Amino acid sequence: MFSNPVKRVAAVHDMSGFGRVSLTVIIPILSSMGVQVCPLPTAILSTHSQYEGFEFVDLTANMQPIIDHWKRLKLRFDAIYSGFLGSAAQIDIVARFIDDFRDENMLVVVDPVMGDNGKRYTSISPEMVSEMQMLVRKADIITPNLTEVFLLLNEPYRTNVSDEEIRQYLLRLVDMGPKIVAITSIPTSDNLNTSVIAYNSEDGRFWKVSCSYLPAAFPGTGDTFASVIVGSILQGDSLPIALDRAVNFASLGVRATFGYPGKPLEGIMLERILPSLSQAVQPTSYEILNWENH
Ligand code: PXL
Repeated sequence: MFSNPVKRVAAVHDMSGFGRVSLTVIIPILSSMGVQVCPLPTAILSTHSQYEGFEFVDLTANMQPIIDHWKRLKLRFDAIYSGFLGSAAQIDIVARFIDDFRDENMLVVVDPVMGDNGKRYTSISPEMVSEMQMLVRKADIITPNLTEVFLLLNEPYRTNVSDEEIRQYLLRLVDMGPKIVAITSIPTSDNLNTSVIAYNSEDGRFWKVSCSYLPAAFPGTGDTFASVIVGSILQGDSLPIALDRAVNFASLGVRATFGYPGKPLEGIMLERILPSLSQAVQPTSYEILNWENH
């Protein structure tokens, strides 16, 4: 089978008209990295769900017919990348989509978008959390934030987690099925830095990338991070380089936006920083952690 001359990703996410999250972030990032994005939209929203009174059109009933058309066209994807999902039924559809299209060279990235800062997003029900625990089994890579780690593990949210606890969470999450787990937004005890710590079960290595923390939460930063991971791995980068590029790009976005007075709900000013993605590997700061893998 010939591979696609331009790498192709099926991106299963919502389209939120205002507030830079999901497809409005993922498409420009992956396009800038030379990857073709084929959106499988899960819902259309007026804004993301953190604005009060958002309008919402659920596309659950349209998803399988779209997938069936893609099947008739015999499309092949280099990756399936899912994020925010609107209902438990959608999670099932994504699971079947992965099973139907999977071949040995296809990458599956599941960003288990369910909440932030210890809270589930308003549209995420407990039933959806159980379904997400099923979906992550099918992934090669998952990118939960700390809130999502605790939801996936059925444990109450905490922030003061030790390195040893992070190591245990990574091992438990890998036991659920994914080969690689990257936990984002891990605060350091002094709150000056925030880290991503990842484990690759295929070679037993743990990696850490840190950046300085600014006291602001911009929706869509997780989508930004995961999209750069997808683009970077598809370009052939190693895991630590992909993590490094993703952390540094998301951090650049936060810093480009942070100095403006207050509308963090609008997300990071991606338009200002997209050109930096056309550079491949830049100076890196990743660390390998000398942790036991059992
Ligand atoms: O990934 C963040 C995200 C995506 N989609 C919708 C959201 C959010 C976060 O608030 O509300 C609809």
